[in-house]
Amino acid sequence: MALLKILQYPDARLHKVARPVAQVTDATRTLIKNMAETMYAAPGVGLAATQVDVHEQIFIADISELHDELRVFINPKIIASSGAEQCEEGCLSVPGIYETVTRFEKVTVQAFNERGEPFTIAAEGFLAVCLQHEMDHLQGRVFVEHLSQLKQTRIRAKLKKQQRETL
Ligand code: GNR
Ligand code: NI
Repeated sequence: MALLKILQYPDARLHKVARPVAQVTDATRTLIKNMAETMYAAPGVGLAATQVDVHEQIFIADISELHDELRVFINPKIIASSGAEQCEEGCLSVPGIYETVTRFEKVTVQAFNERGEPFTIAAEGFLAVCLQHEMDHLQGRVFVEHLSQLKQTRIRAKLKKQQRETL
């Protein structure tokens, strides 16, 4: 097991588009284990491979209180969506920033699990928000890109300053 380094915004690698996983292997499962350890340690409710500089379509999520409901998504696709809701979001790659983003209220996602088996999940509420946030990462999109240019500029400046001070 290992803790992985989480890329911090602004970092060009957060904007890479992830490629599909051709085959789920032991290497995929090792990556997922390390991602889970990293996510729980952070702590966070989700983590996309993009955030640990692996540009494959893999993310994990666990919104349970007891951290015992890990969900793994490989090659995820939104096959249905409806409604709209606002949610205050944060991101492990954008520490200390919390902003309201508009998302679909409900999404149905099709993906493969860590055994390479297909599954479909219909999500709403906070889980639906998390799934959309993670799928954005796989497309190279960070949640701040849903905000105004002015806010993005301010957030970039603030994080660069934070990063200088913690070097
Ligand atoms: O830990 C996280 N919390 C969170 C809160 C509101 C909306 C989305 C999230 S995901 C985030 C972890 C993360 O950065 N995943 O990519
Ligand atoms: Ni994030």
